[in-house]
Amino acid sequence: MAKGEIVAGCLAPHPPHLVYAENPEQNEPVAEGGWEQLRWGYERLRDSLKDVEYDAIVILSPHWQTYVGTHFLGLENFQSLSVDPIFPNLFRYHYDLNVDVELSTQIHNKAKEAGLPVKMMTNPDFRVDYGTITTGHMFRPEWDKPLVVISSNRSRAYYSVEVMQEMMIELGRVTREAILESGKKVVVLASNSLSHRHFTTESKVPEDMSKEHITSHAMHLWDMRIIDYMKSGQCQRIIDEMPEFTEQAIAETDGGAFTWLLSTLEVPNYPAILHGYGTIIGTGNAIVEWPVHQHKER
Ligand code: 2X7
Ligand code: FE2
Repeated sequence: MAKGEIVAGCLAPHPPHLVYAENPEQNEPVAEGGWEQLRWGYERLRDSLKDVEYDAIVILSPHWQTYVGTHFLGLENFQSLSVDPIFPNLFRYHYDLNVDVELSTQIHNKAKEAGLPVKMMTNPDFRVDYGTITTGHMFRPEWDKPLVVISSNRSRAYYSVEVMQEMMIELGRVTREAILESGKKVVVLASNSLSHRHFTTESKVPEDMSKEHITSHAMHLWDMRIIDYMKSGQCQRIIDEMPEFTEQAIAETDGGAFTWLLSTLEVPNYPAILHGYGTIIGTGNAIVEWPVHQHKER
């Protein structure tokens, strides 16, 4: 069997506002557009990967929060209505999502062998989180590739950013190993915002872009610093500064997705492609691609 491959890794944030503004048929609320900078960024990401072949998409979402171990979707299909608990006015999405259970189980088993607490989610009534659905939709609205969906163990909540990073670096390492052994071509996605300080009130028209900006200069400076490291191929510095970034920018990196992603890519030292940056209800969001297929995969 040919060796599997990670063909690309992406930072692919999930504010439900993006799906709302796109007006897909699966989402009930109707918008007059909005957040175009980021939606154009997703367009550029999709375009950049349109000629790259792959079999499956692996997503880690901070909104599937499992405080005991890391969980994996473990049934072939999940269908239901997903409603954002904070923005039910923007996101009521009817999803129908296929899972690559074989690959999911392979990553689960590798993680178990490495001593990480893990579990397959096999409850057919389980409601998939909106982070997974938004990233899944914005990355590939056709929903024609099977997903592997990995939960966020939230080890930062019980321990610290340092413990979270150790666990996510290990989970990233075994994710990569399982993919290489699977013989499949895969895209890996970290579904998270950067700085994550929200406004506490919503404007009357949520898509009124005259109200949209970063919550503070400090958050902007942190986002630009991390983006600069991604663009200049200095991902080890991101790992090194993750504790300060996560704490000072209240960053959504607390869920571990970004550290896991960098680990699956063996902490890239080549430049990432920034497809877009923008704020959503004050939070900072970057759409970034590491075009692994253009570099040598082992
Ligand atoms: O989940 C989110 C997020 N990460 C950022 C902004 C707004 C809403 O939801
Ligand atoms: Fe979020």
